[in-house]
Amino acid sequence: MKLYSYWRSTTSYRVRAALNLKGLAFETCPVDLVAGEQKAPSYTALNPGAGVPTLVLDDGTTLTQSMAILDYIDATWPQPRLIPADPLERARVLAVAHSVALDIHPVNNLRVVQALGTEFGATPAQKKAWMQDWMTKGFTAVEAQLPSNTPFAFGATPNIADLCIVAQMYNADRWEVALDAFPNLTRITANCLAVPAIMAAHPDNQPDAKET
Ligand SMILES: N[C@@H](CCC(=O)N[C@@H](CS)C(=O)NCC(=O)O)C(=O)O
Repeated sequence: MKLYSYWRSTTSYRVRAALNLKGLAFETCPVDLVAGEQKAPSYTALNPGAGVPTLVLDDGTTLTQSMAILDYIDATWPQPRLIPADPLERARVLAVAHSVALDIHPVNNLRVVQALGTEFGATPAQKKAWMQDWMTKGFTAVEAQLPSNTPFAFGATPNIADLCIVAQMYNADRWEVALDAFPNLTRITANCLAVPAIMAAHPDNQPDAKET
């Protein structure tokens, strides 16, 4: 399999972590988002949304949208389970995963921050305030949905909610979001990073990682 990804991309981080947890080998194909490679016709032919990740299976089938890719991976290689089978448990886990993937990530995406500058003249400080504000609002909702007595989001092992959380918390750290009000998110992130398969998916451990 080939995973088109960018080292700092939180959507790529989710998928890398899932592939690693399942013990699946993949080749990383870097897409430099800062250089705009996601907009090149050769890439949008694979992923019309001009974003990463894109997973290309060994038979050439192309999958886009990180949450759909995670669903495919979990349905195809069920162990360890990332999306619970029980309908109620599944709904709770997906609610947290979607809070990150559908509420937080889209307003914090690179193209949005870039447009704040190019179309509305936002300064670097205003862009930072935007990122911090939306992440803080989103994390407040996520934190309230999490139990306080489990190592991971909903139990003893990481699931799709944990993968979304650990990736978004990387972005939060990058933008210096204050995390004092989020002990559940902080605990879950530390426990995720102690899992070698998740740590191997961390941005700093990717072949296209750059010094910052
Ligand atoms: N909903 C999509 C979002 C994909 C996406 O936009 N990913 C970001 C990186 S985390 C990206 O490629 N951004 C490029 C840009 O905004 O130009 C998914 O989950 O796969």
